[in-house]
Amino acid sequence: VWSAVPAGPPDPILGVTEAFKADKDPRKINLGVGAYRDENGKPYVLPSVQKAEELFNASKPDKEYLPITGLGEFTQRAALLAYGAESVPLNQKAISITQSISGTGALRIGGAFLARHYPNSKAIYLPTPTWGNHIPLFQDSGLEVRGYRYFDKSTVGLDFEGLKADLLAAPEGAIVLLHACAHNPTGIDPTPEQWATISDIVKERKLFPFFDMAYQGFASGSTDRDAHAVRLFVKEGHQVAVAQSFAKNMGLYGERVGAFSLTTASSEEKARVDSQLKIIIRPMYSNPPSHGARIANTILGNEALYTQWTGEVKGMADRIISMREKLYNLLTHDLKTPGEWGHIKSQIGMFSFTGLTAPQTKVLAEKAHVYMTSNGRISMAGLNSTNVNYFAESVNAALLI
Ligand code: PLP
Ligand code: TYF
Repeated sequence: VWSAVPAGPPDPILGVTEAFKADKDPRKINLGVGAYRDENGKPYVLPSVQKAEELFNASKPDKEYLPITGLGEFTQRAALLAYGAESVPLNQKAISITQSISGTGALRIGGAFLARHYPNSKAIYLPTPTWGNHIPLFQDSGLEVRGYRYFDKSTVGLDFEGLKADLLAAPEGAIVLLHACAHNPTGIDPTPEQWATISDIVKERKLFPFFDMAYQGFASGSTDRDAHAVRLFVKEGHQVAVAQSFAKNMGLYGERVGAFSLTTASSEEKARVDSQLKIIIRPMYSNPPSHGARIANTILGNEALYTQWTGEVKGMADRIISMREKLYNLLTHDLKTPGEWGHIKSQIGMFSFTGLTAPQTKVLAEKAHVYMTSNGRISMAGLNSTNVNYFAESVNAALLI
């Protein structure tokens, strides 16, 4: 039956992990996938997460199904984390929210909801470049994927003129996907002033803003600061969609904890939207898993644990920032590597878009056992004080070839 099924290509990001695993060299470094590693290069289970599990395990929770939209206490707390206590739609009970299979599942529910119910357009504009999975995800949701300019190769910065021109030229009513903070893969975010301009353009062109917030807290170390763009848009009167992930900021990767929300005009409108979210989710997977949502819910709902968690998020963000400093100093001052490396320090979040070319990344994998995606993106969290010197020397050597 399957004789006509063609072999597909490996995932560009997860394929890097496969190559890394097959490499037997003890010096090997995996800077491909965006997953946090501690100072010893090991996956990190947050102590607040361990404590939350102990707390709710003590009450011997059952294994019943959650409702279609997940654990209600958790989603209410997730909404508060994203929108903030001052949010008007939050206080009017006009935010429709559902638990999701992490950020990817949130984006997919959003894509499906917009494809079915958004009346104004099927076109969604994604930044160029964007997280690779956005493109097939929104195509498979039934939307028509288009791009807006985002990255300027010559300055290794934001192409703000291109971004403005492309959003101004977008057809009225089109959907625009915005990375709320810590843009993946470039690590370049708009400034608060630039966000205000983007908000004005979105209003002028009557675009629909869909925020992907996969890194709240991870960019700056503050969950409030990283929610700036979402909260600004809501304050400016936009109705928004938000996809939240707790993979990075709580280190809950494999637990698949997330939320998808839409702000609506009233609690009555919210109730109708809620009913349609359930109709989309029920035939996809019925209801989400409970364990991870209980962890996040316990942390968000317990003052002491919440404070501990925000400290741990800041600890992860700060370690990444210190690796940016270290790598910059090694390349610029110690090794005098050709090129300008200021972007390594100025970029935000999990990744640095190094400017290394595809052939250079190939040389780094083959000669130095250093793995990254072929677009030159490195996961900063894969660096630590043990391997950062070797990494910088390897980059230096690859550039001198
Ligand atoms: N969106 C962006 C921009 C991401 O970088 C990621 C993960 O790397 C996700 C969404 C979704 O991740 P998850 O489904 O693990 O929450
Ligand atoms: O490194 C990245 O950009 C992500 C990581 O289910 C990732 O692609 C890996 C698995 C997954 C979601 C995100």
